[in-house]
Amino acid sequence: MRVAVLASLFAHLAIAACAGRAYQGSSAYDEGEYGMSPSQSYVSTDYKPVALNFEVIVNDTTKSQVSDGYLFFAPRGSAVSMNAGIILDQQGRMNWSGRDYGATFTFCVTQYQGEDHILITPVGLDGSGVDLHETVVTTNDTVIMSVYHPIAYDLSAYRGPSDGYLLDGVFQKINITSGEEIFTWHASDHVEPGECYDDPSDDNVSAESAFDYFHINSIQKDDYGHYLISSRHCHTIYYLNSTGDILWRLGGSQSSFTIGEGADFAWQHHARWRSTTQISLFNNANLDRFSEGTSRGMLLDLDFDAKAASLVTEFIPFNQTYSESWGSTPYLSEHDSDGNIIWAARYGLDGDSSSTSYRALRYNWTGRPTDLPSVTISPGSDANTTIYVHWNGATEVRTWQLFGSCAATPQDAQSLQNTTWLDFETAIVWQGTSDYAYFQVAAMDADRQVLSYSNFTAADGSGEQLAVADNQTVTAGDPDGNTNTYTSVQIEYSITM
Ligand SMILES: *[C@@H]1O[C@H](CO)[C@@H](O)[C@H](O)[C@H]1NC(C)=O
Ligand SMILES: *[C@@H]1O[C@H](CO)[C@@H](O)[C@H](O)[C@H]1NC(C)=O
Ligand SMILES: *[C@@H]1O[C@H](CO)[C@@H](O)[C@H](O)[C@H]1NC(C)=O
Ligand SMILES: *[C@@H]1O[C@H](CO)[C@@H](O)[C@H](O)[C@H]1NC(C)=O
Ligand SMILES: *[C@@H]1O[C@H](CO)[C@@H](O)[C@H](O)[C@H]1NC(C)=O
Ligand SMILES: *[C@@H]1O[C@H](CO)[C@@H](O)[C@H](O)[C@H]1NC(C)=O
Ligand SMILES: *[C@@H]1O[C@H](CO)[C@@H](O)[C@H](O)[C@H]1NC(C)=O
Ligand SMILES: *[C@@H]1O[C@H](CO)[C@@H](O)[C@H](O)[C@H]1NC(C)=O
Ligand SMILES: *[C@@H]1O[C@H](CO)[C@@H](O)[C@H](O)[C@H]1NC(C)=O
Ligand SMILES: *[C@@H]1O[C@H](CO)[C@@H](O)[C@H](O)[C@H]1NC(C)=O
Ligand SMILES: *[C@@H]1O[C@H](CO)[C@@H](O)[C@H](O)[C@H]1NC(C)=O
Ligand SMILES: *[C@H]1O[C@@H](CO)[C@H](O)[C@@H](O)[C@@H]1NC(C)=O
Repeated sequence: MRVAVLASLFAHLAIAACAGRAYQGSSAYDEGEYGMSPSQSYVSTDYKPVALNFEVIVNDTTKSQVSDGYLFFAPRGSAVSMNAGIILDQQGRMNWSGRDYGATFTFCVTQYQGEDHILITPVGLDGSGVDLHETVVTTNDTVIMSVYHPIAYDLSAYRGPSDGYLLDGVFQKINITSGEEIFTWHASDHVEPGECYDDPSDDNVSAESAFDYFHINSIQKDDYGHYLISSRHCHTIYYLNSTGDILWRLGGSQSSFTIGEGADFAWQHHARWRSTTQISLFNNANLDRFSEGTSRGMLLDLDFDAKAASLVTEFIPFNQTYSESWGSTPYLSEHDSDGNIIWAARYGLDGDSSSTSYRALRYNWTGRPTDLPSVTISPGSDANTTIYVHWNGATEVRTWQLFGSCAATPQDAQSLQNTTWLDFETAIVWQGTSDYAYFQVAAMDADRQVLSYSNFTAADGSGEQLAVADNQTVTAGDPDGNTNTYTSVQIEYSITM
């Protein structure tokens, strides 16, 4: 099978009401008075990101424990009004909307060609062979993706049909530049279905209804060139060498390690090395084999001499519950290294996976969009005009400077007032003279350097725009003194089976 697919998208921004506020312990939110998925809204754009409700609120004691950086997550589901990757700050204010890329699974910051990029894997690759569960970029600028690949398979040994189909757990390493396949690993070459915990049924008789015995859901390549693989349906973390041979198993029916008290896991997600001897994972622990009362994060220590795994820390979620799959209950929380909750927020009501997000991560991130700030003008009564501004993805704007100019000299900008940035959208109220035919804003950073000017926008609210003046060149925030640049790299490659 050889299919050309559009797999991942890099948007590199650096070389590139209750409106805008989170709720704080709102019982009205919890009781559904604002709907299944309360959202934020704006005047200058129809973006509608989720509104958070903080259930555990940051206070003066815990404030210093909150780590820096923005929240990256990607709400999606039938109740969610904007299915997209979004960047929020700790107050729940949106900083970037990825709506142009649609519903998203993987949404993270990654290094590519030596610079930070946003990595997005859009939903809708179904049928291409590429799968949503994992996309990682390696230090060598290759991409590793999970693939769910159906193969004809005799399932009679497992009480399934002899003319059955198995959904193989595959991952493929691909050269981003050339699209060439570098390495492919098939679970079925190494792990037989009897090792795992799901059962086939009589209807697993076609590629579309294949028995999903392995369910690969995380992949990490380490500095040894080895791979750490999570198989949800085998309840096992596999460690492979660079040629794909299994060096050891952690958990499941054939664990190479004895599993200490509280260290067992099932239906898990997102296994990651935290040091050379510690692994973190999300233990769903739902369905059979366990009745622990809640899913949880776990940090496990591996003693390679004693071949023993032990629990170091567990991270119990707010409102303890099972998460049937990864991100299927709409909560986020941050924990200290002992596992205590620093804060917890929900981004919708539970209910049949109507609000979900596959992962939620935190990153330091600087965004310098090359689009200009967007201005929408709402002329009020005499001498009372509201200028709504937003600049999607810009992380450095602290102050908006308002300019006015006249019809006869449209590019002659007069500084009128400065307004502190307040939220994704800031409303600037101008109550001075109505002589100006055009308004313009400049985004200024913490040093009051101009990052970008908007177009001149007609004061009458007609939406008419004139370009930035010739002498309004911008160098702030740009070490090269050039205007900011922006690249968006779309990776296309082939899955080869
Ligand atoms: C601050 O929040 C933490 C975590 O929720 C809580 O344990 C602590 O009691 C709170 N402190 C105050 C002074 O409210
Ligand atoms: C990176 O790729 C090159 C081939 O272009 C290969 O020689 C090298 O071993 C790779 N390095 C790592 C860390 O995989
Ligand atoms: C990827 O392909 C490019 C262009 O063909 C090549 O220069 C580079 O070495 C390859 N990288 C790896 C890791 O194979
Ligand atoms: C991986 O492990 C297998 C089995 O132990 C071994 O035969 C193979 O040589 C190893 N590959 C590498 C690159 O070490
Ligand atoms: C806690 O979980 C229960 C059961 O899922 C749910 O009914 C309740 O609304 C949740 N409460 C909060 C504050 O999230
Ligand atoms: C962001 O940077 C600060 C300061 O360097 C660091 O303390 C923090 O851990 C970083 N946050 C993340 C999520 O990497
Ligand atoms: C100006 O308009 C805003 C928004 O419409 C309104 O809230 C405010 O009261 C008005 N102020 C004056 C002085 O008219
Ligand atoms: C910029 O150019 C406009 C006309 O194009 C002029 O009116 C204005 O004075 C100039 N501003 C500066 C700071 O040179
Ligand atoms: C707004 O701030 C800028 C930068 O500090 C300054 O040059 C300008 O004069 C200010 N405008 C007004 C009307 O105060
Ligand atoms: C993003 O947050 C920073 C503060 O961390 C703020 O200065 C910037 O204006 C925000 N960007 C948007 C688009 O709201
Ligand atoms: C600014 O005006 C140009 C045309 O002069 C237009 O192409 C561009 O879309 C406008 N930018 C914004 C953010 O409205
Ligand atoms: C047969 O396999 C099981 C286990 O992976 C799935 O749960 C079933 O949905 C599947 N049957 C069909 C018709 O797809």
